[in-house]
Amino acid sequence: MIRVLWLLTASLAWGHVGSPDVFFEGAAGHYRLFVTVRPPAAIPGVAEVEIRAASPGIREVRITPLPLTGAAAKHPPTADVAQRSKEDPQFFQGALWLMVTGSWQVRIEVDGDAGEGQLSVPVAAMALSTKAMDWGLGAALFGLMVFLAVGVVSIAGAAARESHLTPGVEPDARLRKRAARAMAATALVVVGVLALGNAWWKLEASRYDSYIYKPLEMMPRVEGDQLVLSLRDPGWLRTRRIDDFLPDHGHLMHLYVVRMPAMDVAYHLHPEIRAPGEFAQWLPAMEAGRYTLYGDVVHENGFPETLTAEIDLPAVQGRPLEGDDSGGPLRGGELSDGYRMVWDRDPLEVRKPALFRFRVVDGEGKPATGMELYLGMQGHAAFIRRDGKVFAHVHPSGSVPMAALGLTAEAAADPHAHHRGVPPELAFPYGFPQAGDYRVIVQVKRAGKVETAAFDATVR
Ligand SMILES: [Cu+2]
Repeated sequence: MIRVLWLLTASLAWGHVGSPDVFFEGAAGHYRLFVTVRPPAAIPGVAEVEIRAASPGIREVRITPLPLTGAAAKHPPTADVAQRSKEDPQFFQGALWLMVTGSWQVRIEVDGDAGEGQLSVPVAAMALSTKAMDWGLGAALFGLMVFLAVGVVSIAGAAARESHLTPGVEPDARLRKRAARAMAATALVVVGVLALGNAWWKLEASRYDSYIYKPLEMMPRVEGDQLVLSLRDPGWLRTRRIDDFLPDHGHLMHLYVVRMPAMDVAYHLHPEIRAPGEFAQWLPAMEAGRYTLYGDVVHENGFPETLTAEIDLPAVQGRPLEGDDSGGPLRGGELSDGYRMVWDRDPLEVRKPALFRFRVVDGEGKPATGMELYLGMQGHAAFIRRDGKVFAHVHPSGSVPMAALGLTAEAAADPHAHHRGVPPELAFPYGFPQAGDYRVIVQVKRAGKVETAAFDATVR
């Protein structure tokens, strides 16, 4: 029951494209942890877990992989002890096998001076690519195969020619002929076996290809002032559905709409279901242009997906934005009423987990007052690469889908903790997956208005 209640009040969906690492900042008991989980690109595969502890006094950190939901989630296997770094005693590392595709969680247990603590990080495990065979290994295996094949044929020939021969006597023409026949027959068998082996290999490879993750397809079209999104399953897991989404703060989809390539206009909208697998959204007054759409959804089992599409929009008359919908033309760090958002930048590095810290200040540079939660969060950040190929929707708790987090055991503990007053400083844990030019779009709410700021980031 608690679980169901929490799902209804669960916070915002999260999603990503091309940014599979999971970043999470949270508390395990009295210990503050920054967790990075790097899921494998192939399943089964090894997920790397990195834990940075902000709190002192930790004796041991244990990590366990377990399914996010179902009976198996209640019976965790024996935990692995994470290795403490020799150079940095606050840093722990471990590796975990993820055996099947789907929604997992990494449970982290901490033991130390302040007692025991636990937290769980949801991780979506899926095969993203087939690993190509290393050239050198391929060449070596091919050479070995040729050697073995030639060897078998010549052994068959030698056996036919010389097995009944007295030592020292030369084989006559009849024996030579017999040897040639044996070698030809053996060669045929060897070629047949190799052909069967090749067919088997190809079958396995294509079977694996069908496991490689393919997001649901989203086909956008405009009907008057409405954007209509039709979903289609291109085939992946037979259990996947296009109509089993979990609401996040009452919304089944959280849709970012970004004008490309300038990324000078961005909206955060919440389309509603019109028919199974079909969403519709009233558009605001929008300038014409090519827009990229990123739609975050979370399936019933906690598995998140980001559906992408592009659409050329004519200028839209539209309706005023309502409810939780927000966005518009971007003006850097400039907000309404003379307020500003400031990014306290740290050096940016590829794949390095970091906290991205922002402050909202008034016209005199003093910390802003009147901050509110937007969609139950202190803030929402979208990290988008200029080419649109990398997208991550991140919250101050990290790039974890909050609906999925609601399925973990600790979720029920304090779901309303963040209603106690909203500070004007916020930080998002994230790491850029690849180099490139990014735009970071940060949304907060102040004095009843959702504010959208945008910053540029170059990652080498
Ligand atoms: Cu968000």
